[in-house]
Amino acid sequence: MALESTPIANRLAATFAAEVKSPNLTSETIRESGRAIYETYLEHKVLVFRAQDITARTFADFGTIFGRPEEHHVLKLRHPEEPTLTWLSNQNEPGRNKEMKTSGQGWHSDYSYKLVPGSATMLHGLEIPDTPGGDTLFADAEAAFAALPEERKAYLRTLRVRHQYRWSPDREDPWARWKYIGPEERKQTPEITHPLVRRHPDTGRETLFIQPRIIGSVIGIDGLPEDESTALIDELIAHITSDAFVYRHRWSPLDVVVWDNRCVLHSATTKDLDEKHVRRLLRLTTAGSAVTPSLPEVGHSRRSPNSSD
Ligand SMILES: O=C(O)CCC(=O)C(=O)O
Ligand SMILES: [Fe+2]
Repeated sequence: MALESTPIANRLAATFAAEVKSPNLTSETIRESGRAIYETYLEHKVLVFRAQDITARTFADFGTIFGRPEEHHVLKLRHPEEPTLTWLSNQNEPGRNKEMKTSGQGWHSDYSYKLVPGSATMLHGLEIPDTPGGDTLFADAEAAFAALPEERKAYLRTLRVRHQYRWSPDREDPWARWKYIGPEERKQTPEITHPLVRRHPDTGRETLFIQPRIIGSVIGIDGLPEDESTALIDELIAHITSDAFVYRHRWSPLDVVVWDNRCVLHSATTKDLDEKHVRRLLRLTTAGSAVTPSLPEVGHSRRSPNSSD
């Protein structure tokens, strides 16, 4: 039977995030309700499907609703059978760096340091401990922008932000990604400049596209003196991540959660969970769409000619 009806979704936070009560995820509903699920995702930005006892194959199929699933370049993160899936774990896994146990801690939007950043990210909670900790936090950067005074919005629309995967104000900081990669990989992580206010390719709505400096690998606001740039970034992050715009997801086993990196920031909190409690999730991301500036004169994302190293 055709199921092209609108999914039933209940709002979880003030401005965004919804739990989808129906349909359950099966090959059939993914095929028949995929478009309707995508529309619901555009409306709520984060979708939660509870208790989805699905195979890795079905989860990989689910990913195709949200764009083209991307194969991860780090082979040791990949799922053994499904090339578009990786898995997250807070345990010491063979061949993995210690830092990977808590990856994603700190506010960010996935792959913002790329010329074309990530689109959707989704997780399936395979092993979730029956204890507090290990929540995922989400912040609605679109609602945060909409809530600003008009004059402030007009100024922010004119700015650009410098991003670079390996940049850090302190290279020796244990979180500095500089330390994760070798000389060849460093050459492949050029500085990228994105507009600070971007327009969503599907909804046309404007969003603040900014992250904290260390975790998000943001060098600063293009053309501003460092102190002014840092003060502005800190102010914007504090605003976006204030309680009014945050949803905290407490995981239950077999939850599926999908979010839109084009308008939402997120943060893992795995460091709050004792390692004796096992947390393992499957992960899939879809290829992004180019960052569209709110004002055309600000220009699209580009590789910076003065790449710092
Ligand atoms: O483990 C989590 O809660 C989120 C990790 C993360 O940032 C991601 O999967 O992109
Ligand atoms: Fe992430």
